[in-house]
Amino acid sequence: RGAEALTPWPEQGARGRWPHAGHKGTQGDVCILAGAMPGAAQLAAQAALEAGAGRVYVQGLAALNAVELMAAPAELPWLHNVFVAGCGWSEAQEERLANVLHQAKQLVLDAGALNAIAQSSALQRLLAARSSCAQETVITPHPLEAARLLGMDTSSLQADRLASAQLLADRLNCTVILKGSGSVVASPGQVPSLNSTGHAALASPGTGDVLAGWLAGLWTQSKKLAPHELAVLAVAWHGAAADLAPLGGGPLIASRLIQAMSTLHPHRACR
Ligand code: NPW
Ligand code: AMP
Ligand code: MG
Repeated sequence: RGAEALTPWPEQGARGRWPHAGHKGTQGDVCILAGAMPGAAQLAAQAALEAGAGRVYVQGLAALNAVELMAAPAELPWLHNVFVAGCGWSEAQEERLANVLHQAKQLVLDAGALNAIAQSSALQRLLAARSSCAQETVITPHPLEAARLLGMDTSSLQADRLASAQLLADRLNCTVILKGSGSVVASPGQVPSLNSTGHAALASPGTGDVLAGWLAGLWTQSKKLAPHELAVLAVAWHGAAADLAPLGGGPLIASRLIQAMSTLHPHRACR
């Protein structure tokens, strides 16, 4: 579907995005902040690895499910990581989230973090103020999470998805991926974009957590791209992986979606 045309590394040509003397320190790092449901953070972390992040740290899990992952250090390295907050957060974590909104330079917010923001005008103000401190944010709500953030019901929100996503982006002053059939990417001052990849078998548990980690993994390697372009790319590739994944009539299990992502990368095609 042409997602490869959206590569954020065009200047590096046919051999992919790794500079000749590159190493894991030049690829960029991701830090996933886990909550009460470990599976969501693990899916996000594995997707970030698959996207090609140099190092993927996880904070808050007793055990890591992949040998490539690392427990985050006690002092989080705020400057050099893209952070992901909210996947698998089912408990209120207002203080933790306020700290993340203050500290993280580049931040993906999903699920439980969005529900906490929906309930707190103080957190909404913190989020909206981030861009004036050169801090960038992409939020990834599904329709119910977006409706909670806008204080409206899901069917009114779904009736005009482009307008709803734009309203949310303008209100919270950040890039929004409004997920669902035809995901919409909206940012303040930009023309919203409608994604055409993917299909309804993506409606399975954890595919949204995969998107959050995948987006962070791409973002950390491609600091030149604005969050809006990055979000368009990440959503297109997430859907393209679904289009490539073997289905056999069943659902698209989230871990199989991550496996399908491994077939997408330009560097793999060039080896
Ligand atoms: P309904 O039923 O239509 O009223 P919730 P969650 C709606 C974690 N996970 N179009 C729909 O509402 C997440 O990270 C952990 C229209 C649906 O019932 C979160 O932290 C996993 N409506 C936490 O669980 C794997 C749509 O939203 C409701 C829609 C809760 O997240 C699973 C669900 O929203 C999960 O990711 C659409 N496209 N999509 C793990 N392995 O650890 C959703 N809705 O109640 O906020 O719950 O999304 O499951
Ligand atoms: P979440 O609800 O957070 O688990 O995210 C679900 C993921 O699946 C998002 O990336 C959605 O855009 C995608 N998705 C869900 N339903 C559909 C659908 N009917 N068509 C295409 N993508 C979908
Ligand atoms: Mg979700």
